[in-house]
This record gives sequence, C-alpha cells and structure tokens, in this order.
Amino acid sequence: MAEKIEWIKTHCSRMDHGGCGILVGICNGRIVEIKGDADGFLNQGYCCAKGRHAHEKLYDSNRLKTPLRRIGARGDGQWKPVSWVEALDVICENLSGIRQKHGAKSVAFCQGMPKGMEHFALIRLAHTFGSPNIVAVQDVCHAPREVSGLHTCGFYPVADYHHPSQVILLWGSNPPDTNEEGEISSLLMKQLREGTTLIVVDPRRTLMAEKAAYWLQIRPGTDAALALAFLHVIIQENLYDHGFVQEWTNGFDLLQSHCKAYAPESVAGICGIDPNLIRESARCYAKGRPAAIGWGNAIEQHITAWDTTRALVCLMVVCGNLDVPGGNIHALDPSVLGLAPFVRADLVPEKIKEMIHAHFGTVPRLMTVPSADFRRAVLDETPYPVKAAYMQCTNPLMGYADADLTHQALTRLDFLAVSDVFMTPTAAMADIVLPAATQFEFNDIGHYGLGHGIVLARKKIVEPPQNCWPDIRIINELGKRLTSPEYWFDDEHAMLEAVLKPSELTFDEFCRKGHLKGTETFQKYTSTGFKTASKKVELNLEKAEKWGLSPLPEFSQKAPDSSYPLLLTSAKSPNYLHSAYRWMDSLRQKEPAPICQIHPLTAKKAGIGEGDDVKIETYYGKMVQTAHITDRIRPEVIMAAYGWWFPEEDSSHDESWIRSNYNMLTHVQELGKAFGTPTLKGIPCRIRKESKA
Ligand SMILES: Nc1nc2c(c(=O)[nH]1)N[C@H]1C(S)=C(S)[C@@H](COP(=O)(O)OP(=O)(O)OC[C@H]3O[C@@H](n4cnc5c(=O)[nH]c(N)nc54)[C@H](O)[C@@H]3O)O[C@H]1N2
Ligand SMILES: Nc1nc2c(c(=O)[nH]1)N[C@H]1C(S)=C(S)[C@@H](COP(=O)(O)OP(=O)(O)OC[C@H]3O[C@@H](n4cnc5c(=O)[nH]c(N)nc54)[C@H](O)[C@@H]3O)O[C@H]1N2
Ligand code: SF4
Ligand SMILES: [Mo]
Repeated sequence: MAEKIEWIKTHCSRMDHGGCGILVGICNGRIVEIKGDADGFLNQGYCCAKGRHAHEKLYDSNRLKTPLRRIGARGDGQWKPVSWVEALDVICENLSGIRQKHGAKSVAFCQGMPKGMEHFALIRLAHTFGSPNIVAVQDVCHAPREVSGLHTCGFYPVADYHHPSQVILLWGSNPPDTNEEGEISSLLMKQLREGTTLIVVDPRRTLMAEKAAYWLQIRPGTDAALALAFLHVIIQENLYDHGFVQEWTNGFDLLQSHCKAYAPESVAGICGIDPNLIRESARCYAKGRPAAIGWGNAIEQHITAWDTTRALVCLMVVCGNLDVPGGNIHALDPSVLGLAPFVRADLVPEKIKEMIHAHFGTVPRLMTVPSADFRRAVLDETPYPVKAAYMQCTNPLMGYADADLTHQALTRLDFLAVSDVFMTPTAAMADIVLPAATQFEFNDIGHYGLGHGIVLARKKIVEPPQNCWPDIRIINELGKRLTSPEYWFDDEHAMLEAVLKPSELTFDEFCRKGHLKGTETFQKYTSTGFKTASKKVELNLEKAEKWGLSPLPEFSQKAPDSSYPLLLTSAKSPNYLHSAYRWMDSLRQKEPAPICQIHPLTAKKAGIGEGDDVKIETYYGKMVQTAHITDRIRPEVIMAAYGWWFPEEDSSHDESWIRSNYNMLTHVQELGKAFGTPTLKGIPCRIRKESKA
C-alpha cells in the first residue's frame, strides 16, 4: 500500500522573494511533493516550477553539511570540517580582533536578496557590534524605487494588485517569471482576465508583452527618456489630474516647462519607439484611472536610476494614482514589531556619517552600502579600511558588477566568513564556511520589512541535517558572543515571538492565520499631508541640488561607441534565483546552459547559428554563452543569461565563475551618484562566434 502523504500549509520562500501559499506533502519525515494552496492569499493555488521542486535542494548530496575551516591558501579549496563551537570561536576571535585594531566599522556585514528574518537579524548584529556597514544589493534592487519615493512623496509607492485597476503599466518588470517582491502574478493575471488594460515597456516580447494593448519595445537604458516623454504628453495634452496637482504638489510649473524638451518625436530615436505609440500609451495610462505602475529591476540597474525612478513617481503623481486603490499605494504594515526597534540603528548614532557610502555622497536615506563602495573600502581603504566581512545568503562573485574586482576584494580581506547552503565561488574564498539550514527547515516570518504591508507565516516542516543551522540561529549565537548578550534572544524562536508580540499572536497562532495584513486605508495624505518637509509631493525636489542631483528628472544620452554597436541586457531566469540552484538537477534540466538571445538579423550578420558558442564582449570584459536566435528581441539587443557558474565543476577553479558570468562584462568605473548604482542593463557590446572548445 502506498504510504500516506501528510499535507502541511506554509509559504514558499528562498526560490525568489517568496509569497505563494503552498501545501507541502511529507512522508516518513521527508518532503515528497509540493503544490500550490488554493487558499494562498497571494497566489490562489498557483505554484511555479521552482516552488514545486524546492524541496529537492534539501536532499542534494553536495549540500554543505558541516562547518568548514580553510587550511590551504585562500580560494585553494582545502578545508577541514570543524565543530560549530570552533567555527563560531574563530569568527568571534577574528571579528573582535579586527574591531579592536581598526574599529567596528572595518567589519562589513553582507547580504544578498533578503530571504526572511535573517536579513534584519544581520542588520541588528552589525549595529550591536557597532558597525554602520551593512552591504547589500539594494543599489541595483529596490533602493532606487524606495528612496526616490521617500524623497518625492514620503513613501515607497507599490503597485496595488489587490484592487482593480483600469490600466496596469509594467515598466521593466516581468511578474510571471519573477513574482517581484512577492507580488505573485496571479492577482495581476486575474485583473487582465477581467478586462484591465495592459501596457508593457520591455525590450523583449515577453508573455506580458503579448497580452498588452500597448507594447513599447524600448532600447535598453533609455527608460528615463521614455518616462519624460509620457510626462510631456500627459501635461501638454492636459490629461493630468488638475485637482490633485494643484492641492498636493510642489513644482508642477517647473516640471511642465522642463518636459517640453521631451516630446515623443524627440525621444523616439533614442528609445527606438514610434512617437505615436508613445503618445497613445501615455494617453491610455493617463485616462485609465486608477492605474498602477508595476516598476521593476530594469529601471534601477542603470546609472540613470535616480532620474528614471523620479520620473515614474512623477507620472503616478500627476495622474492622481498615488495611494488610491488600484494605483501605487503606501501599504501599512500589520501590527508587528517595527523595523527601527528591531534593527537597533540607535546603537550606532553616527551611522549616517560613518557608513562607507556617506563618503561618496550618495542620497540621504540609502541605508545599505553599495557593493562598489564596499570594494573601494576593502581595496583602496577609502574612506577607511574594511578588513573583514560576514556574508550570508549572497554570492557576490556572481551578483556584483565587475566580478574581477570582487575577486580582488575577497582575496584582500583579512577575514571572511560565509554562510550558504552550497559551496559557491564566493564561499570558496572564505576562511570559515557555515552550512545553513534553509527553506522548510525552520520557522520564519516572510515579507517583513519589504513595504508591501503583509507578513507571511513560514512554518517549519522538517528537521534540517544535524549540523545545518538557520541563519537566524547563527546570528543570534554570534550576537551573544560578539556583542552585549542582552541584545539577543534565548533562541531564534524567541526572536520571532518578539517580532510578533504587538500582534498578540504566538508563532503557532500566526501559522494558523497564515498571514497578517496592515489596515487598508487610502489617500492618507488627506488627513496628515505627505511625509515630506512641505507635506506635499515634491515634483521639483529642490533639496536634490544640495546632493549633487537634478531636482527634475533628466535624460542625457551618451555618444555611441562604434566598436560596441550592440546593447547587452538581461532578464531573470524563471528557473533559477540569480546564481543559485543550478546544482538542482530538475531545474538544471529545464535550462542546462547559459543562453544568450540574438535577433536573426544580428546573428546572420555575425555568422552565428542556433546553439553556437558566442563570445560577448564589452569594453570591460568578455564571456561565452550559447546562442538562441529569436525575433523576440530588438536587432541591436543581446539578451544574455545572468548568474551562471558551473557547480558541477570545482568551485575553487577560476574558469567556473569566469566563463559565462555576466558580471565579468559590467564595471563600476561610472556609478549613479544617488545610489552608487552601476549599469547592468543596456551596456554597449559586440559579439562573435566562438569556436567550440
Ligand atoms: N525566477 C526568478 N525570480 C526572481 C529572481 C530571479 O533571479 N529569478 N530574482 C528576484 C529579485 S531579487 C528581483 S529584484 C526581482 C526582479 O524582477 P523584475 O523586476 O521582473 O526583473 P528582471 O527580470 O531583471 O527584469 C524585468 C524585465 O525587464 C526587461 N528589461 C531588460 N532591460 C531593460 C531595459 O533597459 N528597460 C526596460 N524597460 N526593460 C528592460 C527584461 O526583458 C525583463 O522582462 O525578481 C525576483 N524574482
Ligand atoms: N548583472 C546583473 N547583476 C545583478 C542582477 C542582474 O539582474 N544583473 N540582479 C541584482 C539583484 S536584483 C540582486 S537581488 C542581486 C542578488 O544577489 P545575491 O542575493 O547575492 O544572489 P544569489 O546568487 O541568489 O545568492 C544567494 C546565495 O544564497 C544562498 N542561499 C539560499 N538559501 C539560503 C539560506 O537559507 N541561507 C544562506 N545562508 N544562504 C542561502 C544561495 O545558495 C546563493 O549562493 O544580484 C544583483 N546583480
Ligand atoms: S512564484 Fe515564487 S513564491 Fe511562488 S512558488 Fe514560485 S518561487 Fe515560490
Ligand atoms: Mo533583487
């Protein structure tokens, strides 16, 4: 007789930002199947391939299962298994020693995409240790949207897919593949089925582009110009919300005259889009109230991120779509412990002045160190030396622009500890590698601190391997040893209970509820004003001048370089999360190799056929990927895969992370001033056929 499967409810995590309610089937203490939960608040039964296969990573034979201590030269791949006590002792000895010699700020605490409570626990560890330096990937991921929003209208305006919109404008965002920040595409798809009009700005003919009433196939990197052209049309054609603009904004007149220079006819050549299409889509967005802008990564992975995100907030504002149901809203958090009391920035009162990036004049309210500035501190000791790093949930050799520079920085550090589930190229550079427990193996709170007004229960389903610890436990234990123990919790469970305390729910009760959502109230500004100095929306952001930034969004074009006539860009793979999980067989079978998409005309010119190896070069570096010829992209665009390394090869072997790594072609020589953002999308490049090895 077949064994009975027991189904347990939890939420998916760590395969993207997480969010889907799922049913996890266990048999004899082992997860055997995963499916979408029809009651899932955000997904209503949907579950993607990554989610369905997520449990397989728990049972991978190559998973890290014991703490390791380096015995050979850095990066040589020679390790000695050690106990947790020894691993933690070595970390504490080194970090304390470096703090004593160079000060607490010479230790950096690094995290990639936030996966759960571990991100905020790490920030708390940095602060209780005394360091202002939390290094994250926010310069290319969400900070441009969030911080531009905070300065312009006092909040981070997120697309509200929970209420019907007349129009949804997806701008450099591809929810069916990425479910960006847990905005699971199910709610969006439901609206489209019910008649919401879709506009898509994407250089690639995605599924959403196919569903769109207007698809603007933009030349990568020109989004600011297009957003300004939308503003031009909406203002010139008098389609803006007069009442809102008059009562609630500053600087409209200046914006109006500023946008005159951005007529669709003037930007059409820059963006590669028919001016009539620009006009019609701008009208459609302006007339379709309420309308939501789903803004994605593409607008912030460019040195123009400040101007692009500012222009898009201005669009929401002038069309009266701010904080209305079905528009771009200020989502209120449920009653759980606030971020500030949890992360304890109060313990580093000089943080704002002392953070590495303060020296480089980034915009106020950017609270994590951009990766470029972190490496300057390590390699040039500017503004002061950084000597050690603790890294969790991150693989900087793959994720940071200029992988070569990252390698130099990791080599230079006096001490590096990395927590991961697999021996990555970055972990291979560490002094201590810690084996993390992962999804399903511990209780966690999802979506905390992300600004979407919800938290999700992630109930533990199975025991982790004996020697794998959840990051929140590692941090809690390091906290007790490295900082004043009174800041820390009896165990990680007590940490979660403390976060939930204001809700008056225990973790078990929270799990039974599944999620908590903040109160839904809209147009909060009508009673309190906007949370800006003037209490109005700052269309013209006067203060920006002081920060060396433009008070009105701008676009200036770079002279083309005839040696690099094509434009390199990327999109997230639906099968992987950044550089992670290429070692999971079922996902790897779906996408075995790094594919770069080339338009038929471009491929023909270069003599490249389907499946050929292609060398892609920018001024800064090169990589090899496999050609896929498709007319889904513009002829001048090369849409390459990002995050590729080869876990089946020895990760200490250079070739593995160099060969097809997109970030070998990016650089940090020119950065956006506001956020220290490098350009990752829209880079001049060239291609040629590479003979097979
Ligand atoms: N499957 C999967 N899901 C993920 C992730 C993952 O790695 N894999 N990562 C997660 C993370 S951390 C994030 S931040 C989100 C990101 O999620 P998204 O914001 O959706 O990010 P991308 O896929 O990078 O880019 C979105 C779209 O931008 C298009 N694009 C490329 N260049 C340009 C350009 O210059 N202008 C415009 N307008 N569009 C352009 C791409 O074709 C793509 O369709 O996804 C999350 N979800
Ligand atoms: N060129 C280019 N560069 C980019 C981007 C791009 O689109 N193009 N996207 C950027 C964006 S949006 C982001 S968010 C960053 C992402 O940057 P990262 O978050 O650093 O990227 P990942 O490759 O997902 O690395 C995460 C690591 O966490 C590990 N991991 C998974 N689960 C756990 C766990 O439970 N505990 C621990 N300790 N480790 C775990 C994985 O094995 C993996 O090695 O990259 C950025 N870099
Ligand atoms: S869309 Fe994201 S949250 Fe949903 S199942 Fe897939 S990986 Fe998990
Ligand atoms: Mo991200």
